[in-house]
Formats: sequence, C-alpha cells, structure tokens
Amino acid sequence: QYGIVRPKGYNVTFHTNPEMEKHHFGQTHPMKPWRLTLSKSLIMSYGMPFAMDNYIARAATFEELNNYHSNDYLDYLATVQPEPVPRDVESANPDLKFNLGGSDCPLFEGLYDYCSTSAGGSLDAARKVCNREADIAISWGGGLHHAKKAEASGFCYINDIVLAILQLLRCYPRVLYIDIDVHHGDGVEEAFFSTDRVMTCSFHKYDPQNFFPGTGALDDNGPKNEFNAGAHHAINVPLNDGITDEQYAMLFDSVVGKIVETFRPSAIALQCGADSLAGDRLGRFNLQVQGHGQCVAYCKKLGLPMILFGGGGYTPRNVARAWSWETAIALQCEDKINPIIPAHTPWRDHFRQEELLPTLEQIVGEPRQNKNPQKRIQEIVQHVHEQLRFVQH
Ligand code: V1P
Ligand code: CA
Ligand code: ZN
Repeated sequence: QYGIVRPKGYNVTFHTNPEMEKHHFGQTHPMKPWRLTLSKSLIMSYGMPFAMDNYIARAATFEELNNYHSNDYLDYLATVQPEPVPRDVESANPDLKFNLGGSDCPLFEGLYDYCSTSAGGSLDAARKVCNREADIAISWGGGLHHAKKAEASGFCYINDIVLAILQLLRCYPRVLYIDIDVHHGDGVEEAFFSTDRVMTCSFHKYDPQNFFPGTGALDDNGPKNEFNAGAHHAINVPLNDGITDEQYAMLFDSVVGKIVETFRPSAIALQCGADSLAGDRLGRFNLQVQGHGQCVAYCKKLGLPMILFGGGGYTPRNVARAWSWETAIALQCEDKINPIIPAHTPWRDHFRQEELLPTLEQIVGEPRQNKNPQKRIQEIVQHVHEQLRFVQH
C-alpha cells in the first residue's frame, strides 16, 4: 500500500491483544492502556502490518506466570476484588497486601486479565524468537519492569520481561537486557541478580529522594561477593534531567558496545519505555523520537535475535509516535515512512499541533534544561568500562 514490504532475509513478528487495551487504572492514573490502541492505529495506517507476522496472543496461564511469580501472590491477584470507591492518592495505605490497591497499583475491574494478556504477548514473542520464526519480535503491551516475584510496584503487577527472558534462556546461553525507560528497571535486575547468563543494563533518571524507584546508582553492579556469578552483571546508567539525543546516543553506543564485546550475548531483550521522551507527563529527559529510535537501530545492527518490549510512556500521542517509528526501524522501512501522518489515520487529530500538519517525529512538550555535564557522561562511560573488565565470556 505504501510500498512497505517484508524485509529481505529476516522476519518480524508483532504480538498484541486488544483485550489488554480496554482496561482502566482510574481517571487520574497516568497509565492509559488505550495508548496501545493509538500506537497500533498509527502502525496500521502506515501499512506496516503487511510486512510482518501479526499475532493475537492468548493470555498467559497461571502455570506460566508461576515460572517467576509466587503462588500466594498469583492466587491473591486472581481473586482480589476491585474496591467500590477508588482510594485517593493522599490516603495511601502503607500495609497493602502485596502492594496491591494503592494509588500506583490500583485494583481495577479485569486486573488479572490485563496482567495475563500483557504477559501472554511477551511470552508469545519469546517463543517465536526461540524457535527462530522471528528475528525481531515486538510486544508493545509488555515491558512492565518493576513487578517483583511477590509484589506489585510502579504500575506493574506481572513482570512479563522476566518471564520472556526465562523462556529465551531455554534456547540461548546468554541474554542481554537493555532498558531505556526513564525509570530504573529494578524488577528485572533483581530477578537475575545472581546469574551470569543475563546482564541487565538500565539507563534512567536517578534521584533517590525524589524520583521513583530510587535505585540504580552507578556503582550498583550486582552482588558485591565476587564468588556470586552475578557479580558485575548489572550495569546502571544514572542520569539527570534534560539529557539530549546526542549525549544519549554517545552513552548508549559506548556502554552497549562495550557490553556486547565482553558479555557476548546470544539474544537481546530491549525495553523501549517511551517516558524517556521530551514532554512526557512523568519523565524528565529531552529525547526526540529520533534519539529514542537510535537505540533500537543500534541494537538491530548487532544482528542478534531480539524482543522489543513497551513499558512506560504517559503522553499517549508521543508513545504512538515512538513505537510506530521503532516498528519501522525493525522492518527497515524508515525511508518509506512519510513524516506527515496519513490522512486516513484514526484519531489523527490527536497528533495535530496548532495549525501545523501532524507529523510522526515532532513530539509535544517543552524541552527541559539539560543538567548532564559532559564531564559526568565521561565518568559514567569510564566506570562502566572498568566494571566490564571483570566480565569475560
Ligand atoms: O512516586 C511514586 C510512589 C508513590 N510514592 C509514595 C512514591 N510512584 C510513581 C510510579 C512511577 C511508575 C513508573 C512505571 C514505569 O517505569 C513502567 C511502566 O514507567 C508515580 C508517579 C511519578 N510521578 O513518579 N506514581 C504516580 N506518579 C501517580 C500519579 C497519579 C496517580 C497515580 C500514580
Ligand atoms: Ca531504564
Ligand atoms: Zn517508566
């Protein structure tokens, strides 16, 4: 239709479940599953589904979720009833069971279906990468990196990424997890803390007192005990407000490049949280669609099997822009994408700014002041390179 054809010599699979998109966390909650509908609509209007295999994944079973999450947590998640009157932010209760029911992780109608369909998409993606039916598998409904074995955290209830990586480990000796969400990927780091088969690397805003979740300092690199296999296998890149495309790309290439050289991953799991874009309702960075997508392009060039996950992203039109552009990068059809959003795109008016024609790359939001001096960026690169001297695979 727009000349977007299947990429030659490799295959992209796309995993969704429309069931997931209709759930609501509550009126004032920043997480809007509807952003997935908006993203899919933009991806469709560019004709991208013609160039990939599209799957509506079944929900993950209790047993599949149980490969990471505890029985008692899952039992509770499957049976707990939503509260008739939603709790307000001020009256947050500190003794919540499994951290469920507060303002971050509310109990809403259909919660278990929401969680199991999100995990189902990411598990489906992992299975396709395992059996070589996909070179790149996409699960924009996944990427919920804060969920713990027996606890919900930061809008995440089930850690679909951990479940997908566990699946990849059945077929690949080493998996590299990269996280470009503006928040620290603490749940994934914790799950693989003691193994040298997974290296985790998160780029995030770091301000322990004032920014969620408060973990992920530069010298948090896994277990301190050298006899623990996981030592040196957690890489953290703590950043300040306002980082730009140029600085981020330089850091990303130099950190990920060195990791690939020393760790020699056999597959990549890339969490593409879109809250690291400029203008995000919760984020603090200045990344443009171009700079965010550059990370996907860099990983693709490595030529390793890969899963792309979604994650955060609280300005829905910008989320749709970034994930559409990154789907195009996976399909290697960037040059076929007209920056003016096609006239037939449903909800096209959501992308319009003032009197201008709506475009794919021009995101909404004021730029933030850059508080990342070049000297600090150099220090980060140096620290990471020193850590990786201990790693040899
Ligand atoms: O800051 C907190 C908690 C609540 N305080 C006691 C500390 N929570 C954050 C959670 C952010 C989660 C991000 C998830 C992801 O990484 C992956 C999907 O993107 C939070 C924030 C904030 N500005 O950081 N919760 C909320 N805002 C919130 C606002 C309105 C209603 C409900 C929650
Ligand atoms: Ca991150
Ligand atoms: Zn986030």
